[in-house]
Amino acid sequence: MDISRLYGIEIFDSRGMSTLEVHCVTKNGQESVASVPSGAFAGQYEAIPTKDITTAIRNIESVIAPAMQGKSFETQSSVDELLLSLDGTQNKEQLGGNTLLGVSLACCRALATSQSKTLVAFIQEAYGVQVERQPLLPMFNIINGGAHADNNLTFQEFMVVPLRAEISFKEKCDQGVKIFHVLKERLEQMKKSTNVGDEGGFAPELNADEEAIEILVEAIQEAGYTPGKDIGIAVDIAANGVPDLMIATYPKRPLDYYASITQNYPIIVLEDPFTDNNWSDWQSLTTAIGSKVELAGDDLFTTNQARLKIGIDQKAGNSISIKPNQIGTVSETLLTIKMAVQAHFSIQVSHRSGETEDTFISDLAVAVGAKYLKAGAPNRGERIAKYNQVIRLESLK
Ligand code: 2PG
Ligand code: MG
Repeated sequence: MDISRLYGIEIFDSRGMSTLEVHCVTKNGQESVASVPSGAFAGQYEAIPTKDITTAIRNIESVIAPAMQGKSFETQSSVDELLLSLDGTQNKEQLGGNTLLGVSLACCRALATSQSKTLVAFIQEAYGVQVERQPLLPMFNIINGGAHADNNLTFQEFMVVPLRAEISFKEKCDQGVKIFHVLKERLEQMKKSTNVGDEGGFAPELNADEEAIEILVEAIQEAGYTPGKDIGIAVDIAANGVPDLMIATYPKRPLDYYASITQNYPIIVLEDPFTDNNWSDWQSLTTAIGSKVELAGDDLFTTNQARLKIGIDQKAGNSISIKPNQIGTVSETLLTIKMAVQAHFSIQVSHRSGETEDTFISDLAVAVGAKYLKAGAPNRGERIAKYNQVIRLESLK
């Protein structure tokens, strides 16, 4: 792939905030485009984005484009190694994690096109591991709380996860949509708000976080499915955003609370049950319930190999949330996935709460054979775009 022009422009994300879109034009005139999402509360170990998008655009123009234009690249790692050396910092603060990711993603698409490969096939090759096909499970975040909504729920995400291995991804989406609509009717009957939060899920005022889980169980049943068998539940506590976890789980201690809710409800995944520095509670919870529940580190690991290594060594967590913008390049994302798979962690490829219509994560999830794709409710264009892309990929097979 010979790059003739590389440039960034400022576009909007789903919250109306400015974000970066990168264009990579190759010598044959092909133009590949990618854009960058962002979180509500970025974890403290995430790659640091530029303070504004103008700076990211300028960094591409003055540093990255001069180093890449007129040059030829054949692999994703050659692109990303150059980006990392131009930045030269651990946390990407020099050029910005957002800047590097935009370029890395656009170049990934450009490389695939120049080699006449699908994006999935190209990512698979860059990943370099024979992928065991397993059905990709969508995680639909249909009740929003925490930093993603203006309601009184402390926990951030209450998700339903269609589990049946024998049905297609499209059929799983049909189930998610049905439960979403049943939930809406139910909330209306309860005279609760059906306004939605950042990720398209409803954001009602409820008596407690546990009530949200109960309502999900009822909606699953009302839609005609068996909780735990057809549909599982996943909860992202997002503990870094919880003002006081002891109060949120009162009168139980957090660890006992998690043990009891995973006992009482068909919860298959708990994400970020503790803050990103609390390795000891992560470890205790993993010892206590890790054999039956997936404990996913999002802010804990930030898609970062060094952070994941600590978790593996300390047996803290058994599942990882993968978000390319937490680490900043496609190659590093793939290395983190590889490390997680080797340690038998489950892989959840995830969107951010501030998203664009870019669907790279859908191709990524399929390419690496991830267990889950977490992309919000089956509602709002930027969320639906991710699910639709997997449906498209599935229809190609
Ligand atoms: C999360 C994400 C995505 P945010 O915590 O898992 O749902 O939220 O992008 O706001 O960090
Ligand atoms: Mg999370």
